[in-house]
Amino acid sequence: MSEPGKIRSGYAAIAGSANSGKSALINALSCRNISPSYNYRGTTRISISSIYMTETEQVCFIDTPPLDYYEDEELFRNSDVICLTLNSTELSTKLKSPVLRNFINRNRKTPIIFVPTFIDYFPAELHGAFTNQISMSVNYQEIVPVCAPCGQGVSRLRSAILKYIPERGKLFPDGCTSLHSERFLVSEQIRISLFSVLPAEIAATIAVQIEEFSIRDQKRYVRANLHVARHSNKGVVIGRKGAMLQDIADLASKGASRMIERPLYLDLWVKVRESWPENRDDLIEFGYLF
Ligand SMILES: Nc1nc2c(ncn2[C@@H]2O[C@H](COP(=O)(O)OP(=O)(O)OP(=O)(O)O)[C@@H](O)[C@H]2O)c(=O)[nH]1
Ligand SMILES: [Mg+2]
Repeated sequence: MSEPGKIRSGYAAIAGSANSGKSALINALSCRNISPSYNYRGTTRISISSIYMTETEQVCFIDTPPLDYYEDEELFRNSDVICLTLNSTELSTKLKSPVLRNFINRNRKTPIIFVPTFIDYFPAELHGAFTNQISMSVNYQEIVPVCAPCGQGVSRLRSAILKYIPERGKLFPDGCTSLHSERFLVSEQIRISLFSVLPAEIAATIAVQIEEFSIRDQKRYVRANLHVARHSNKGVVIGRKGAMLQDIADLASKGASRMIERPLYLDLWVKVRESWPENRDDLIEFGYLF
């Protein structure tokens, strides 16, 4: 419990291997569909924050790209607590993985909560076995098994996280939902809609580039290019008589208006940037390399 007048406020980073349920977890913990969560390795390309706020608590959850591909050491060092997701269907392999063991070693100074995910694959009586398995292999602050898409364990995890968030007064202004610009949040909503309607292998190789973000008559007007990595994908994204592109635009503008709590008009264009994921200059231009 917080002292009267004091509030807990801080940062909880979510780390883990590809497809271990990090994005599903940030969406469930912060009660907001902010980060694309799909069955594809490396869906999350850039860290994304989502702030959970009550009268007495503020937690800025940060979803991160898979540790197998990239680790923002400073982000984890500066967080109050780390939630490390481990797919419980491959727990023993993951606990031995050098990537995860090195991560745990490097972040000894930050409290780590171990979060076995996909626990809906197992009957409840087996969940205790995950705790035993983890506690025998690593030092840990707490272990909270979850299934983020079905909500199981999510409130328990939020309470566990709050124990490590200090009473330091408000870090975020009332009503603040993310540390990111509306521009970035809209581009992630476009990515969510791409994954919803296109095959994952096509959606994952589309770069969203916001060309214009302006305010007209109180409405946000957004013009965005969808850069496909192969010429042959352009027709798939546009669809018959533009039907697919229209579906993407409808879904994305609904999601984005909800996210930024403002009306929004979205104008999408499909362009080809052949093999952009393999080109360093393109990665820098699209904001995926610094
Ligand atoms: N059944 C089940 N599915 C889950 C669970 N957690 C996540 N998923 C699904 O697993 C897939 C991958 O989840 P993500 O949240 O995208 O995983 P991620 O760790 O963010 O993946 P990357 O961004 O690629 O590293 C999605 O289809 C989720 O809906 C879970 O606990 N149970
Ligand atoms: Mg993700």
